[in-house]
Parts: sequence; structure tokens; C-alpha cells
Amino acid sequence: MSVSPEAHLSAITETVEARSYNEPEFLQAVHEVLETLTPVLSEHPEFVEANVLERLVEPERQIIFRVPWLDDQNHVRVNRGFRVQFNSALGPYKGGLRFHPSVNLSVIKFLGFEQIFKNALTRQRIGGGKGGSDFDPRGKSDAEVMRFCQSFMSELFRHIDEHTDVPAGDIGVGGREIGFLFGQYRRLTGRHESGVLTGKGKGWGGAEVRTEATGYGAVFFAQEMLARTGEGIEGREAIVSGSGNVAIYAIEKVEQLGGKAITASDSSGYVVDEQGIDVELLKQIKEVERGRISEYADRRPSARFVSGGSVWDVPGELAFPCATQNELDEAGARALLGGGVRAVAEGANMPTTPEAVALLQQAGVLFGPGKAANAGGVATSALEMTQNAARDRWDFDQSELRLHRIMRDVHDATYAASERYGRPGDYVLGANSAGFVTVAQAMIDQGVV
Ligand code: NDP
Ligand code: 2IT
Repeated sequence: MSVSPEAHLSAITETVEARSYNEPEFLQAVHEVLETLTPVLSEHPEFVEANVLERLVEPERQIIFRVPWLDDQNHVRVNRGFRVQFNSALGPYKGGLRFHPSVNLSVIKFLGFEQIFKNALTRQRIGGGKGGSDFDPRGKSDAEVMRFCQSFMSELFRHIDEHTDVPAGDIGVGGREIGFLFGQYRRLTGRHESGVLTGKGKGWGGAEVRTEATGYGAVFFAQEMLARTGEGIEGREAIVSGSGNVAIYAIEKVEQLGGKAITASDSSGYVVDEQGIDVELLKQIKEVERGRISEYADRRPSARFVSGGSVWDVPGELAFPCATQNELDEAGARALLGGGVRAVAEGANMPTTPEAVALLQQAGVLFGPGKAANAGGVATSALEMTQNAARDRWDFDQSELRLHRIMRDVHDATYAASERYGRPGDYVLGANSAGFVTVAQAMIDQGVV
């Protein structure tokens, strides 16, 4: 019995909507992929025949657990922990942990689903997974964060190891948290298994350039999109949202390549600095002092802080949304277009709403979706796994070169798929199709499991 790709896709859509009706972020991520797959399924009827998609949208395993911990006043606090092991056809589940009050199953599933395609695009043989907790690290002492991480790992440790599932950081999880998590894993298992987490400290198995990789990679991706049309980063102003790990290193790379990043933001508002963001000051405030973005303007005469408001109102030719999902909506896209935007590369996961993506693409803006543009972080995590397995350590330049080459390859594979499936330059179609074909083929090869 042969079913048309369109009929197959609507049947899958109905099934997912029925099963996950209360998971809006997950449904958004699934819709965004399914909407682009008709040409792939026309070329590969075997993917329809094997019902790959219905398997792909259902996580292989979902773990939800209680995380009790003691705060500094000795009160018992309880959070919810998650690990969604989405797809392991290409390798061990790989993906970050997010600690943020907005975390719920829908958010973790959307992130895990995206991760499958992103990881496939890196060609590093890693499956897709994601985890986290509704724990809010903001305002917590180091000791509280440590006790929380220890409790979180006291459950998670039984589900992960270097061949099974390898978590890393995401929002609210950086070097400090990975250290505490690793310490507890080591204590519980009695093994120093470097490959079980990535983003570790450089003295105990962490890879050079992992900290910088996502932000640098997003800028490399934008550079590749621009290079195709004979353009570049140099001399252009960039609007960056967020002021965390991804944003900071996107800003740093824009500036290294001769551009000028003039904004940064957090959930309280944004700063504009017409002189270009002083990235060392930003690191001091955000990475060392864990302060708020307004403090940047307090300490930098050329900058002003705008409380609330939308960073996309600031004109610039390049835009890097690097904060969180759905932060760039239709109004934001219109504002960017009004400000003369030429290229948008997503440092964050799903930061641009579908309506905003459509507006930008219709206007001819180069648009790099997160699955491709922010793949540098997880790709460098895979390089960390490689180094850990070989008990090896690469220097900074060699590691950055590898990252750069991977981002070039991700760009080229994405562009090639956009051509093959009929819309050259549509990187959304390209990233979804190229990622999907790789995973679908592996799933067919491995049978119905
Ligand atoms: P960080 O925790 O280091 O920084 C997050 C930044 O985004 C902060 O400035 C934060 O501001 C802001 N932010 C977070 N949530 C919200 C919100 N609901 N509303 C407004 N601002 C918000 O996280 P990362 O930089 O690591 O992650 C940023 C994005 O990049 C996420 O989408 C993540 O999934 C994605 N990503 C991260 C990778 C990595 O390697 N770290 C790899 C690939 C993608 P505030 O402090 O006020 O909350
Ligand atoms: O969204 C992402 O790709 C990440 N948070 C990084 C995951 C990883 O395993 O490095």
C-alpha cells in the first residue's frame, strides 16, 4: 500500500498532536520539521514505508525524577528533573541540561527533538537527547547549586555513561554545574569516566574551545552564508540577544572578524553600545560576577540600558538571537527588516517563531536555523568525547580549526540539501532534510527497534 507523502505527513501530525496536545513547544518543533519534508519523502518512499517518522517523533525513553535538596536555611526544596533520550540511531544520546524555571517536559522534548537533526548534521555520530530541571540557579549560593547538582546526579547517574548518554550544558548549566555534576557521578560510580559529560574543566578532560564553540560556530555559519553571496562580516553591525555563554562568544567572534556587535540582553532588558560591546567587561559581569546586563551600562560610558523593550528594535545588518526560544517574533522580524537586516543566524534553539522565519525568508534575508547554525557547541562536545576516549588533548588553534571546518561542512551540506529539494538557499528546508535523511537511513538499516 503506498501512501502519498502529504497524506503520511498529515497522519503523523495528527498522531503527534493527539499524543502531545499539552506540549506546545514540542509541537512547534515537530511542525517546523514536518512542514519541510514532503520533497524528501517523495524521493525516499522507503521512509514512508518503514514509518520512520512516527518512530522519530516518539522519544526512545523519558526519565522524570524528583530532585530534593537542602537550601542554606536547611529547608527542604523539591524540583523536577528530566532526561529525554530521544534517538540513538547515530550514537549515544547527546545534548545539554537546562536549569531554568520554565523547564517542563514540552521544553525538554522540543530541545531533544531538535538535537537529533542538529547532531546528525555535525556528522559526529551522536544521537539526540536533552535534560534539565525547573531549578532556578539565579540567586542561589554556590553551596546550594552544588547540593542541587549532587541530588540531580544521584538519580541521573544510573541512566548515563560514555556509551549511552552524554549530557553537557545549556541555559543555567555551565562549567560550575558540570563540575559539581561530574564530581557526584565519579563518587557514585567510583570511576573517573571523562566521557560521561562534556564541557568539563580543561584540567580534567574538558576540551579547548568548547566554551567558545556555540557562539563562534554561529558566526562561522553566518560567515559561510554571506560568503556564498560574496559578502562578509567585516564592517557590519551585529545585533545579539542574550548575554550568556552563546551570546558572549558570538560577540567575541564578530569582533575578531572585523564586525561590530552593538547589543547584548538578558531577561531584564538590553544594552546598546555604539562603540561595540566590550566583551571582556561583559565576561567579567556575566561569567565572573554573575550580574545583570544593566551593570554593563553602569560601567561603560558609551552604553545605555533599555529596561524591557525589544533588542530587535536596534538597527543592524546581522542578527544573532542567542537567548531562548520564541524570543524573535513577528514584530521583532519586522523591526529587524526595518533596520536593514541581511543575515540572521540562530545561536539559541528555536528563538525565531515560525511567522518571523517566514517574514525574514520572504524578504530575502539569509536565515540560518539553530539546528545548523548553533551546531558548533555539540560538535565540539563530540570532539571532547573523542579526546577523552583517546586520552588526548588538542590545543586551542587545532580545536578551533576543527570547529571551523565542521561549521563549513554543516553549511555546505545544508545548502546542498536546500538545492536538492527545490529551494536553494532555504536553510530551514536544507537543515531539516539533510539531518532527517541521515537519521532515517540509519533507522531503516537498524530495523524496527
Ligand atoms: P546561558 O544560561 O549562558 O545564557 C542564557 C541567556 O539567555 C541569558 O542572558 C538569559 O538571561 C537569557 N534568557 C534565558 N531565558 C530567557 C527568557 N525566558 N527570557 C529572556 N532571556 C532569557 O545559556 P546559553 O548561552 O548556554 O544558551 C542560550 C541559548 O543557546 C539557549 O537557547 C540554548 O538552548 C542554546 N544553545 C546553547 C548551547 C551551549 O553550548 N551552551 C549550544 C547550542 C544552543 P537571564 O540571565 O536574565 O535569564
Ligand atoms: O543545544 C545544544 O546543542 C547544547 N546545549 C549543547 C549540547 C552538547 O551536548 O554539547
